[in-house]
Amino acid sequence: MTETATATVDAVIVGAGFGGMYMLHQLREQGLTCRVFEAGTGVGGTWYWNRYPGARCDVESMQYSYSFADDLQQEWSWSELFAGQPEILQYANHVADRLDLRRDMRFETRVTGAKFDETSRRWTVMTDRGDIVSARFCIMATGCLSTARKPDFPGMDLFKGQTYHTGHWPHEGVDFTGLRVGVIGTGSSAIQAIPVIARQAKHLTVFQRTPNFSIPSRNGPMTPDYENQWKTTYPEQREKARHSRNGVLTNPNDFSALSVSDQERTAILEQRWSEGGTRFMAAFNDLALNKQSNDFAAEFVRDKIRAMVKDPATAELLAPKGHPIGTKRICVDTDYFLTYNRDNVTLVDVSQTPIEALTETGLRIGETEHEFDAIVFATGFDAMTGTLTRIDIRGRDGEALKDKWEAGPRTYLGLMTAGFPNMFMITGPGSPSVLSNMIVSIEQHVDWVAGCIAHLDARQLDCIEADRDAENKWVDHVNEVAFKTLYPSANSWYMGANIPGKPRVFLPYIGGVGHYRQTCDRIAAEGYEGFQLLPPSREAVAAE
Ligand code: NA7
Repeated sequence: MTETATATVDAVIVGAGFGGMYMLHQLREQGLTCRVFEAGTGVGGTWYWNRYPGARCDVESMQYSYSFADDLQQEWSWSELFAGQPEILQYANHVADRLDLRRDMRFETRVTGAKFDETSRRWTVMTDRGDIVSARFCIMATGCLSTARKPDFPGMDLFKGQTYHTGHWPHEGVDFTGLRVGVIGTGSSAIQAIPVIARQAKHLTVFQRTPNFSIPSRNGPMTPDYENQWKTTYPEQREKARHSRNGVLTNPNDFSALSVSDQERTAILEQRWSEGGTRFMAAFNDLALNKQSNDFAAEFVRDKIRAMVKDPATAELLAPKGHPIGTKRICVDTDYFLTYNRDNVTLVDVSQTPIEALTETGLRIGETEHEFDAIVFATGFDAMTGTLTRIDIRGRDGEALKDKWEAGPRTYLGLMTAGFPNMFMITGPGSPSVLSNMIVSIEQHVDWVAGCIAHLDARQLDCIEADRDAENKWVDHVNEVAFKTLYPSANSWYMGANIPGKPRVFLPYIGGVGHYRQTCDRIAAEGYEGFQLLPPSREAVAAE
């Protein structure tokens, strides 16, 4: 270690989103001293940064909250079936207050580097404010969608109007009243923002490269009956979610779309469509596996789009045809497709002729200039790995994480990566993460990490590290399972396809939340199979 530590703690936690908050709480309960670093001015992570108009969770409110403390889940009331961003952020702040989390958090502080010292077996964590903290454990709760990405169009700084990215929305909000607005992108964020911006703007032009499937949310106010139904059965429901396919209770049908008559299939899809939300994808058990089954569901949604959008040419542009439904993150919306029936909304297809450059007054596509007062980039994130590889993380022999992951992330269980002892990732690549209810997956990871640290401490062990062999097998398994599904056939951010030059590997683990939990639990119960657990080194003992 060359730097002199300005503080010494048991664990540094990077990020004060739902992962970092619960990790802090758990480790404190176990008597560890912790320091959380957070780039934002407050807690909430994803829900702190993504304040764009219409931002909303696509998991039902009653299922999108911590389950680790019954008083916490009983005392909080959601106002809508699907909570909007401001309410989720309020909830995060409520939890931070209740558990007195902020006293161990340092806000407006970005972690720039973390180095493992092989002699002391400690991490030195550095920040952009000059902190140098020595910690036994370094826990990356950095989020899966936390590095926003803007395309690097020529002329980005020429445009004289305002530009925004959905993932970095101004805290004071933006009033688009009377403005000519351009939105670039038609992913989840755009699909939520477009209907709201359209109601304000003088004119909205949407630039679409790839259309997306979206299901109406059927959002509405929470009713006391519905809330009580959940709250009185929370213990069973939460347990069921933990062992489910994706951490969300969707009432899945366990039969193939091919096993029923045409009429029955349509009736089931119709029923799911009218219920709304992502449970549409649970209409049959093979929509992610069988192209023929998937085609039925995809065509059903395309027909819905054709029925909703009045102009047939616009409807056809909005109807996704290039990827199976669900293989790019399925979107959940409120009035998205209907928005294209408004007189002040225009859809521009940029799939064949891309946006060429930003200009002083707007943007250019071929010979056509589009003039705007404001441009919104709804262009997504360097998902799952971008935030980690931008931190200068160095493990054994000074190996940089970004070099180790040059051809794609390599992890064991998405929890650790070989060569980086005592560094854990919360919902890292190779874990169910973005294919699941994030809070269910966060709780599972945090509980596993806390259990692992307790195990080490109870046996006076110093260090845990993933074996390369175990890691190789896990990476192979993650790929093997992914390639049994239709997912890799889409150019999605799950595959790293949205970032030029990013290796094409399937980033999350698609084996299912319940199955994954069992695997993690079994590995822990069998003495952390595939990990090396080390007693304190002679040097570390001598240094004490
Ligand atoms: P996404 O889902 O990555 O969407 C980004 C959108 O931006 C997508 O439609 C892209 O088209 C489009 N895009 C990106 N670059 C360009 C350029 N150069 N020209 C035109 N269009 C472009 O990000 P979101 O923020 O919407 O959602 C991320 C997740 O957050 C979401 O899945 C939820 O889990 C919450 P493309 O599809 O690449 O052709």
